[in-house]
Order: sequence, then C-alpha cells, then structure tokens
Amino acid sequence: MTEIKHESSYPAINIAVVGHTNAGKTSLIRTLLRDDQFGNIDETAGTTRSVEKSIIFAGDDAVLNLFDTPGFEDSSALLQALEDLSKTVEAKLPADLLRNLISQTEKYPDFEQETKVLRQSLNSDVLLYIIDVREPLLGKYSDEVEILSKAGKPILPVFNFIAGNSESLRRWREQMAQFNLHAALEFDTVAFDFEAEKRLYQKLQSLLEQRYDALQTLIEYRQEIWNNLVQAAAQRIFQLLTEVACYRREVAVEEGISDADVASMQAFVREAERLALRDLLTIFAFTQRDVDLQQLAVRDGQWELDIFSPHALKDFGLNAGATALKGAAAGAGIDLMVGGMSLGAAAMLGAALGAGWATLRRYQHELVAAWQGHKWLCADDDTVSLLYLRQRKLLHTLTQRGHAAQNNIQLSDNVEHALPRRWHKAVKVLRQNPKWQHKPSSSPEYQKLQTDVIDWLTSDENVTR
Ligand SMILES: Nc1nc2c(ncn2[C@@H]2O[C@H](COP(=O)(O)OP(=O)(O)OP(=O)(O)O)[C@@H](O)[C@H]2O)c(=O)[nH]1
Ligand SMILES: [Mg+2]
Repeated sequence: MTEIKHESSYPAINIAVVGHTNAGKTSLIRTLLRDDQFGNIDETAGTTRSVEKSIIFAGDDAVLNLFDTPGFEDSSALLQALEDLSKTVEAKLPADLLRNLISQTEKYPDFEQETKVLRQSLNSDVLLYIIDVREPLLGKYSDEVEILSKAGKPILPVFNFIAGNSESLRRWREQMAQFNLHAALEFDTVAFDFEAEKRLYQKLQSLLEQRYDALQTLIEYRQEIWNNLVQAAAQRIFQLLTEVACYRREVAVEEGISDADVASMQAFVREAERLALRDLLTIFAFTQRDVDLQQLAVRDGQWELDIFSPHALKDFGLNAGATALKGAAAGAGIDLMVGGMSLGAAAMLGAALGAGWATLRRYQHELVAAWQGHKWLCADDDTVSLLYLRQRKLLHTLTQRGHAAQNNIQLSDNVEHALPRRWHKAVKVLRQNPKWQHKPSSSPEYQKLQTDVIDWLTSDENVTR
C-alpha cells in the first residue's frame, strides 16, 4: 500500500534571497519575519557575511526556509572565472560548472562571499533576486543574473526602493525580461504590507506549482494573522478614545479652575496617547528605524507635535477657534462639563437663552447642576477628534507600504470626510458614560459603539485589510 503523504509532511520550500550587496536582502527577510532582530542591516556594503536561515510557519508547519546570503560584489570577475573554467572542465549542465567552482574555493579566495551564494542557490528551490531599482543598469547586474541562472532554479526578481522611481522600475523590468524573467515583484521592504507579501506567495505559487497548496495554506494563515493585527490595533485605539472621552475630573467650583487642574488633565491625555502609540508600534513591530523611514512624526516614542498644540489641530484641518472655550477659561483642549453637557455647549446655550423657554426647559437639569456647582473637567471635542484622526493616520501608515509616507498630502485633502458622520454623537455617548473609562461594558450601547469605531478605523479604503 502506498503511503499518502500529508502536505505538511513535505519539507519546507527553500528560498535563497540573493542579490547585489546593499539591495535590501536582509531587510526583506526581517520584514517577512516581522522580526527586527534578524541579521544585521547597514547602509555599508557587505553587511551579511554568511548564509543565515530563518523559517516561516503556518501554524506548526514550516512552509518556507528563507536563506539570507551575502551580497554579490564583483560579479564580472566571477563570470569571467566561470567562463575560463568552462574551457578546462567538462560540465554537462551550467550547474555543474558552479559546483566545480565551489569545490575548489581555495583557488578562488576573492569569491569567498559569492561561493556561499552559489552553494545556497544550488541547494534552494527558488531564488529571490533583490534589486535596488535606483541603481543604473550596469553590466555587473546582468552578470549576476547570468551567473544565478546557471543554478537552474526559478528566479523571481524583487524590485526594492520603488517609491518615486517608476521610470527606473520600468527600465529594470525591461532588463529582466531580456533574461526571460517576466514575473517580478514590487516590494518596498521597509514596512510590512500584507498585500505585497501575498503577491510574493502568489508568484511563488506560479513558479512552484507542485507547492501550490502549501503556499495557499500559508497565504490564508498569514491573512488571518494580519486581520487580527489590524483588529487589535483598532481595538487599542478605541480603548484610548474611551479612556480620554469618558474621563472627567471633578473640580470645586468655589475655587475656580486652576492652571494645575488644566495641566494635570492635559498630562493625562498626553500619557494616554503615548501609551497607545507605544502599543500600536509594538503590534506592528515598528522600530525607530521604520518610523524614520516612514517619516512618521514620532520621536522617542512620542508624537513630535503635542496634542494640545494649535498646529496639531491645523494639521488635521480642525479649526482651533471652533470650540467656544478654546484657549479661554479652561485652557487649550480642555472643556468644562456641567451635568451631561460640556460648558462649550452651555456657554452657547447661555447666548441662546433668549431663544425661548423650550430650549431652557430642555437643559434645565444641567443648568440646575451648574448652579449647584458640580463641574467636571474633560477633554474637549476637538481633542478627542484629534486623537481619533491621529491614531487613524498612524494605523494607516502602519498598515501601508513603505512609501505610504509620500502620500501624506492626500490625507489632509480628505480631512473634511475623515471624521465619520456619526462621530460627534459617538463622543457624546462616551462622555455620558464615565464608568466605561477603564472597564468595557457588555451593554448593547457600548458594544455597538465599539463596533462602529473599529469599523470607521479599519474599513477606510486607505487601511489595508
Ligand atoms: N528607504 C529604504 N531603505 C531600505 C529599504 N530596504 C533596505 N533599505 C536600507 O538599505 C540598506 C541596506 O539594507 P540591507 O538589508 O542591509 O541590504 P543587504 O542586501 O542585506 O546588504 P548586504 O548584506 O550588505 O549585502 C540599509 O541601510 C537599509 O536600511 C527600503 O525599502 N527603503
Ligand atoms: Mg544583508
């Protein structure tokens, strides 16, 4: 009886990540592993000096073995050496020529790094050839492809540094087509983007048809992980919003509102946002390097622009003059609440009192409370809106490709529509439920609000899901 082999008992697919030095090979592997500890990355050439293996799993099954390799340095000399060798040895297959060269490394001390690459290429199922598209199309790159193709393995060119380099990308594509390499992948390695990762696995599916199912399992597994990450991030943002919007701090009316009251309220909001930022960066395994490459306005784990700075409001198209109390009695970003109503609204109500008794009757409870002296400080509407917009932008950046930062301008164009239609109503509901501040509620009202806010954060077409 023949044994039916379960897919997962097949060995993992061996992938050699190869290319010119500094093209971003190690960066790509880090990104796929979401592990910023893997290997060394540096802007100088020749950073990776030996072959290093890492594994990508789908659950318990190892699906991919990724081999990081040293970069090619002098490929023209290597190609020449192979040509010379072909005149002296009999090689049935081009791969035999490579094996022959590898077997006598002592004769080729200059190709110490390159022989490691060739050995790994011969031992792999497929080669990912990483290209820095900003590089001019020099002969040394064609030589690299020519050498690599001798290994007789499928090669998938991966174009790196594509942001803002579409013309070079086009030329590189043409160049690869000359070598019959028509399938290629565009991938800025810096930031993890699930769509790009998925395309990589799909290209591998077409190159390695017999491993289609294993790769499909991997795609589905990674998709689920990605969805969970996005969901966890949105959930964390909702937590921040409830922490801040539900927070009220009672102040004694007789003593008036002191600067210290305002300062401690502001410190509370800043700290809540800082912790959310830290958690979001952690969820997506973002390091300061990624932050820099993405041009995120974050320094030492803090937003560069203070949440209470008028510039921050302006950045997101919010008008600092919109709130009645802005910059007045309560201080920037802080409002006074009386009963369930903010004083911003109450002050306007005061102005509108002449409007008639119907209005007065509607607010009488709040007004009575005000006369009795119950007052709470809270974050004002603009501050809560700004928190929402800023975290949404962050989520957008964290889930987008490496070049997303260059599209920032579009974001401010969209600001008008950035606050969801039912946003202010949602904030009002939060304000009226201070008990939710630290404790999620099972009430339908809370649950609905949570679902809505997470939906607003993630169903935005700009956030990859
Ligand atoms: N802006 C930007 N920088 C990148 C990207 N990918 C890599 N880099 C930078 O490019 C440089 C080289 O990256 P590495 O990953 O070390 O390149 P490598 O191909 O492994 O280099 P060697 O090991 O020396 O062959 C580093 O400074 C990276 O930060 C990218 O997509 N965008
Ligand atoms: Mg490297």
